[in-house]
Amino acid sequence: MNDWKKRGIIYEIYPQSFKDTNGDGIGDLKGIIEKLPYIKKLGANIVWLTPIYQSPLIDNGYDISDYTKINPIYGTMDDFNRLIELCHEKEIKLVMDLVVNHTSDQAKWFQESKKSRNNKYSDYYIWRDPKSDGSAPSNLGSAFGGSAWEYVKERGQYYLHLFAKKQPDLNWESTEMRQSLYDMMKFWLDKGVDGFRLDSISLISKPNVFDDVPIEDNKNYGAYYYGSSNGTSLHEYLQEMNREVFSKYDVITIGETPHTTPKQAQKYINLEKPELDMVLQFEHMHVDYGEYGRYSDLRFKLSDLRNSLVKWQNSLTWNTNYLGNHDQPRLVSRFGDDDKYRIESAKMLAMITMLQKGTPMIFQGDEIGMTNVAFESLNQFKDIEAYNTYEFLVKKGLNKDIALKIVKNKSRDNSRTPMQWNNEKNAGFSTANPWIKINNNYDKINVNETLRDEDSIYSFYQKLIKIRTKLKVAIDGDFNLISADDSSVFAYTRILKDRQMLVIGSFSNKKVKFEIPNNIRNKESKRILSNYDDSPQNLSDIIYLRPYEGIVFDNG
Ligand code: TEU
Ligand code: CA
Repeated sequence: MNDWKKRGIIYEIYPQSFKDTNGDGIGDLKGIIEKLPYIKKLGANIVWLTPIYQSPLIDNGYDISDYTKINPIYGTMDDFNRLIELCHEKEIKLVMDLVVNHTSDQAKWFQESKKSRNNKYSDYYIWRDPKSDGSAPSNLGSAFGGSAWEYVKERGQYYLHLFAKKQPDLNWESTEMRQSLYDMMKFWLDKGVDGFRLDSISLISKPNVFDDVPIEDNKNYGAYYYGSSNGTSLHEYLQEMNREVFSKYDVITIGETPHTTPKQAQKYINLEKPELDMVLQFEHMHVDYGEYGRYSDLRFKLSDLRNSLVKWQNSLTWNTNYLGNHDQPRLVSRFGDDDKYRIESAKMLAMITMLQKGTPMIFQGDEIGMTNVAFESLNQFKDIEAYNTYEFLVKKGLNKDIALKIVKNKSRDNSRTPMQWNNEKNAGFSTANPWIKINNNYDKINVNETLRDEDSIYSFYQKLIKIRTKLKVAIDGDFNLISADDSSVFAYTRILKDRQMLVIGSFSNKKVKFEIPNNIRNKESKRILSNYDDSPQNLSDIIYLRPYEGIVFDNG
């Protein structure tokens, strides 16, 4: 992988919640332009924009209706061109989020496809005949609840949608369809876009025959990814995409790969048969799943989180590292303590994540320690998944208050509330009422406040990013877990020849004793970073770690 990719620190922007400049309550491209210096100052060097294409926004843009147009709520193509130019001036790469597993039902391709069985676009989507009794071809369910099949009268057939009804899945078996996608990708790359985050890419190759599949997570339908995740022709398609598109440009490609094992993941990044640069895996996001899958009222165990992360560190030569994004609750609320130890735990979690081997991803707002939101009622939610899940839990017999509490804990909206820039009206996000409610804690947690404080979470991120982009051992060093059985501490080394970086993070809210294993008691090691200013400067045999204390030692 190229040097710039290896040094990449990805900053994910959720445009509608980043910064509004024209007073309509929705973040826009000009807002991103305005805040580029903020991102530069943080040290991130790759920006990943979640989808900004033309879209009816039933899934906040992951339902694209025109691949080559910018959604006017975000601005114009001129704004976008300007954004690319300014990013490049600042040596920031710009990565677009591209959804090619499905489109919006409003896309021209689908509008045509549903008309008849023999027009140019008929095969662009996945159509199947009903069963003899007229019912859906199989029991497959959608990720957002309900059946994955929807009937269309004009064709007398069902189409497949692994996500919402209004997100029909594309048919990758069609050569013309694939070619149309490649042309579209080149359109953006020719503009100077530096790569793509490919949404749900593990799901694009569908089974030929749809049989009934096992039901998971106490749902009413078969698991949506069954037969589709890592399907038979997936790697053939990705190798073709690489040949036809990516190999012709200097770009970074990140595949979002739900329901993929480490072994399956290796294929995507196999240099002998090039496909993508890295994957974005989910296993560690499942450590607090329970009876109702993700929407379960559970807290994770450190051993589960660590086992999963370590498994991936050891299986792949390179990985993306993250604890949160626009599909997940806020990381400090979920894995740390968003109350008494918010600052300490946010820093420790960033440290543990960013110094692993691979490309770190920061989701907007995590660098100032934004927390889950305290919505009081269902109608404050915006995410289609939150509504579907609430309805499903109540139908299952859960008490309404409990259902709401569960949705609150895990809702994707937790991370989608507007960026908190200052303590003025609407947190400095917009002069108008924002499209989604702002977190009440913006008076204390905001960028202005942060930039005044030398010890802020933000400044800790800056220091981490410096380490991660400048120290060779942080980029290329091997990853080695230590003290695998410790119930409160996650610790590992990164080793490059005789250079050793030791990373120690406590997940406990109490004081804990941590013994440094013999083989890594390197006497030259000095502290290079900590979230407590009086942590030990030198590596001793035993360290007493305070709540969420995190320390990095380095012998260089
Ligand atoms: O997510 C794909 C995905 O599988 C999940 O993270 C998904 O949000 C989760 O399973 C739902 O419980 C991607 C996008 O990141 C997400 O925002 C989109 O909604 C989804 O694809 C559909 O395009
Ligand atoms: Ca706006």
